[in-house]
Amino acid sequence: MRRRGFLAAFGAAFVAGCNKIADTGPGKSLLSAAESWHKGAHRLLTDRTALAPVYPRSAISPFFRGNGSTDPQNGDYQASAANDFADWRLEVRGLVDSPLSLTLDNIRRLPQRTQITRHDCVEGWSAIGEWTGPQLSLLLDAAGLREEAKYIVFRCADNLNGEDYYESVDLIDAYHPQTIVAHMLNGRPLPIRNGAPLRMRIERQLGYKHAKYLTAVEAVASLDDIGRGGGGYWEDRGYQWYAGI
Ligand SMILES: Nc1nc2c(c(=O)[nH]1)N[C@H]1C(S)=C(S)[C@@H](COP(=O)(O)O)O[C@H]1N2
Ligand SMILES: [Mo]
Repeated sequence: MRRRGFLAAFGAAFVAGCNKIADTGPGKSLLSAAESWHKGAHRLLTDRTALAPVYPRSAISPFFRGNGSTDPQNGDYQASAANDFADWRLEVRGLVDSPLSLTLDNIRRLPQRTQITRHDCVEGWSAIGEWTGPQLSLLLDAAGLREEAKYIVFRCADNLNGEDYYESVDLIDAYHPQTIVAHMLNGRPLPIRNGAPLRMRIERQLGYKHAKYLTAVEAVASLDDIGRGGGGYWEDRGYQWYAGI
């Protein structure tokens, strides 16, 4: 299997504070559980694994606007940006066997996926962009997701009105092939406006799910004790948690 080969090559290098090479066991069995569930021919679930439409290069929006935070002023973000994000780390933590702490270089060296997709914001605008980065599934498998994990929480560096932006998805979206940790937009490092240095792309979901300024990916069993318990910054303010498109 492709995942196994990838892990044999990269697993050891990414394990933070632990010598154990990530074991794919729990992650794999969760995935195959999800797969056989789909094979049960439930239409809704089948639809959830379908790919979002992709577009030709000619459809790329000349300007991909920014929304929400577009230039975080809080914490160390500005200092990190001034230093080209050399000290940025993406943690993979929570209900995993082997927590990871990845540099941007680690992330750039993983197998990459590039996709030209349309972003839809509930505020009533859309834009098409080409996003590049590793699939989230690679990181989750490398860390070894535990059986108890039900959601993946995305932690962000920005803070809006005193509350940290965050988001979450279930494992179907986390393992969707178009769910990537993007570090490039249209072939260049992400602009700060669009979430530098890392942002999620979760192509089957509305814009607010696509967490920018990503600092950690956290596997959890429940969303209750995070933020105000709604599963995301905007969900805590009344937006739907499941924002599938
Ligand atoms: N960390 C963080 N992520 C975020 C937001 C935000 O304010 N902070 N806004 C969300 C919303 S509502 C949208 S539509 C998209 C906007 O992405 P863009 O700025 O690249 O257009 O990011 C989403 N992710
Ligand atoms: Mo949005």
